[in-house]
Amino acid sequence: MVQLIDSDIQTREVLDWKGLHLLHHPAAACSKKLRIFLNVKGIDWESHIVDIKTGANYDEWFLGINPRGLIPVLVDDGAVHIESNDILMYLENKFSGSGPSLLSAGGVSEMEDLLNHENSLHMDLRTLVFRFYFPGKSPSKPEGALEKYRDTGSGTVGGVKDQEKSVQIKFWETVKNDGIPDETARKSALKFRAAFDELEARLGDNPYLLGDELSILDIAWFIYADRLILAGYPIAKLHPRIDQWFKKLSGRPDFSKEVVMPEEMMGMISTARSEQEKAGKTLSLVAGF
Ligand SMILES: N[C@@H](CCC(=O)N[C@@H](CS)C(=O)NCC(=O)O)C(=O)O
Repeated sequence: MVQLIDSDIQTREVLDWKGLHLLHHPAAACSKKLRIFLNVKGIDWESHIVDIKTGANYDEWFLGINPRGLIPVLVDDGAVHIESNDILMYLENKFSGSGPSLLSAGGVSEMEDLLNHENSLHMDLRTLVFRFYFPGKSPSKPEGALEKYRDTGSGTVGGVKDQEKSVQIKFWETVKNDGIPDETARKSALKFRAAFDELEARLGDNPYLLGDELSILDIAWFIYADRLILAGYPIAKLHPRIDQWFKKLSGRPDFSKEVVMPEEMMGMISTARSEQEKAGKTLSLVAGF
């Protein structure tokens, strides 16, 4: 559980916020995860949009809340929580009596291990999304943004100097210098192939990843699958059971309302896909699937 301590937080006003506040963005993957969870559980919350598209996550105000400069963030009666999977676990424990239980019957520690694995693939997801889903758009940060990011905020999580910022900065610098080469994209795609193979085996004939009941793990992987499918990952061809699982969850309004895409965006994705096909550079072709 990543709950910040007092000295991590420089934007002191949030310490006085009452109730449940989510700092998020409508289009961001990890934010969608949390909103699906809140829909399923029927929990009321207050919305604060952080516009990552204009770099609001690098503003002093936001870095004073999350020293990592990432969304989502949950503020619950002045307590600040970061990291989407940790927030999900925190909320499930706090609201165990609301809506269905989303913990696994198989045990919390197994689910936590699986969530950690999902989280470890976040940069690979970002790699594939930037390369295949937002093609043509430069994913790099504007001039000076990374320096500002490096120097703003407490830089600590739990009172200890945090390494995550360096990981983020390295990602953006590498992308700026080298773009996202085929080999990098291929390696990320192969990691997802292995992860989905494992999930496919785990799913077996069960309706959900951890058995008969929906759990936090389904919500977390649903969002990754949604993103990857839009980037052109051939889920139906490689993982037919996962494809059925995904389609079933997509049929639920509490899930689908968070992943619905504006028509204009779908048009842009389909134009990009045709261009990738013409160039022989779709995700499938680059990955060798
Ligand atoms: N491990 C983090 C990842 C959070 C993350 O990378 N959030 C992205 C949006 S999905 C973000 O804030 N990106 C802003 C940026 O990199 O500038 C979590 O699960 O909360």
